Amino acid sequence: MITAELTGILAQRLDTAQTSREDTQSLADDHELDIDDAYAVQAALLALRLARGERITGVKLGFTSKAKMAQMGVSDVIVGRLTDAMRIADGGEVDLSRFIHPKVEPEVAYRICRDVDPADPATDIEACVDAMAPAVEIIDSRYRDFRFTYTDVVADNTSAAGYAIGPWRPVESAPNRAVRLRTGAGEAVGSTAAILGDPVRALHALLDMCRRRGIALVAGQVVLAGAATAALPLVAGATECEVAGLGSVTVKGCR
Ligand code: OOG
Ligand code: MG
Repeated sequence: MITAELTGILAQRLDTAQTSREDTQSLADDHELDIDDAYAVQAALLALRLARGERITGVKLGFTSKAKMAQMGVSDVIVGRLTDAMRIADGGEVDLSRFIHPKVEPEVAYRICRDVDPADPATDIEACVDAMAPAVEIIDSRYRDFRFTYTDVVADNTSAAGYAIGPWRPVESAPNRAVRLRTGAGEAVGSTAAILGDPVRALHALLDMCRRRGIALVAGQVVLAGAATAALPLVAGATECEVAGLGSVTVKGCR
């Protein structure tokens, strides 16, 4: 276990990398962090954002699909936090100079309609969501060349950097919806079934993570279930994610 002092130093290092858009080397190069240490650094990093006036708007899961696990070499589900500073309106512009080396992922979002106390063993997580939507997540690892270990990426708030959510619809069970991500530089196609077999399973994985990490969910927050395909570079111009039966969401990259 690392000390509270080192936890704060590492959080500051990642925060500076994000705010200055200058990458940093893997924490694992000179520190031995276990997964609890990594979540402690993530919490300290979030505290720095909240101290600047940001508000928590939701949570995100990572590595819920084999495509992402294979792309990044990490095979454990991870959880990170979203804040209002990361939110982009559907159709909105996103300034690419905010990021180091941004990538974009096609996702499905759920909306929390009831507070979730992670300590309550009776929680029915599916009853705590009332809507779903197509979403894009912008990830921007603060590590050099987007290369990291499992503990690195957890400490770095799971590369969270931005997100946009399309129109909300009532939750409808349909595990296998076609997904298409189109950017100015390429396209990725897949299915929501890539997300743990059915994105609704991401909610159960989330509840498990919330219990283990003491994360509370609040009505109105959003959940990103994890990418359905490998990520693509985020480039200038329109990026659109379309999910069959749910519609689409667009962001416009600008320089
Ligand atoms: C970590 C974040 C992964 C997802 O949807 O699987 C993630 C990364 O690849 O940088 O957000
Ligand atoms: Mg993601």
